[in-house]
Amino acid sequence: MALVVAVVGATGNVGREMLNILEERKFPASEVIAVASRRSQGSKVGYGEKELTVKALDRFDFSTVDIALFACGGKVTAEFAPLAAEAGAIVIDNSSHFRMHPDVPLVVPEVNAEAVDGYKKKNIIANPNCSTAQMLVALKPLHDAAVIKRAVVSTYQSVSGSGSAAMDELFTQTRAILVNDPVEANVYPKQIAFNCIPHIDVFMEDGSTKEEWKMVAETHKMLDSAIELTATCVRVPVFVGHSESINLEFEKPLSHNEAREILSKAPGCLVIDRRDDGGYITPLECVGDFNTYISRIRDDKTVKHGLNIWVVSDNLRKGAALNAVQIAETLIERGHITA
Ligand code: 2RA
Repeated sequence: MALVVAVVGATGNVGREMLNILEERKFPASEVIAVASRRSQGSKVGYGEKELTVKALDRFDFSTVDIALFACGGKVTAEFAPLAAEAGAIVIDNSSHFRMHPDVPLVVPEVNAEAVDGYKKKNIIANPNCSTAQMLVALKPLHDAAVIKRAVVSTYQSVSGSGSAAMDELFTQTRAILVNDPVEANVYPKQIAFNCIPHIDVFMEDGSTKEEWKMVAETHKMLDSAIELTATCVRVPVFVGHSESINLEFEKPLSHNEAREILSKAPGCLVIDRRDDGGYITPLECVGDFNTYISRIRDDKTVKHGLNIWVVSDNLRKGAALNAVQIAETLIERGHITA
């Protein structure tokens, strides 16, 4: 039986990428349904060569759906994802709402594919935060080889992580500055054009941001709670593609050559690492790609078993839409659903 798949939030950045990736990967769907808010009802979204007519979420019957990929904000997800799950659809949710729920598996297939087996408790599986997903694709093989004791991560996150309005803001603000239009350039609370903003999501009690907390908490849930991880998450004037500078300290020796060898064979990873001009990946080059790229692999001699790496990935793909589709593929691979 081929599968009926609903993409909920189909008109947003991530929803549109989910539709693209379902088609690119030839996911075995007999029908793909685009669902969004009432105001988008009747509009069209692309699905390969086809166009889908958007259906209204508040009127949608999930009982006919096998898999519902949710790409909505937390509030909408909190209301509708449980309804979809109770109606029989397996929900794969990209919001942060269920990620830390004890009965909801949080999954990056290259890291903890077996965790999908626990989906039956709530019929919901959570996608991790985009910056966590790409990081763990790179860290998992290194952790298996030499046990990560401590990780220090600095992220350089593109504006698409906070939605299409933020992309428009970067474009219009940059243009306003270049054409010397102070009125347009100054309408935004914080200038992102030609700037970096060390603040993503809300501030926590301890002075970190919730984005930084997510990277720690989600790493502990998916990989190993013993890893001491600290993160600084920064918004940068890039449209798509998150970059991360990661410093690692291992329990066991691991040279940069051994690390490069391991990463070059690891699932989802593509190593581009030459010590010359252009011998590394930049966010512009990862857009539209499935890979998590790793560059600048080098020893950190300041500690006993240290390593530095540079990790780049399309945050709308591996960071969200691709990972969600891969979770659906994993459900098939592990025999939970039959295509
Ligand atoms: C961001 N990771 O980049 C957050 C949510 N996608 O804004």
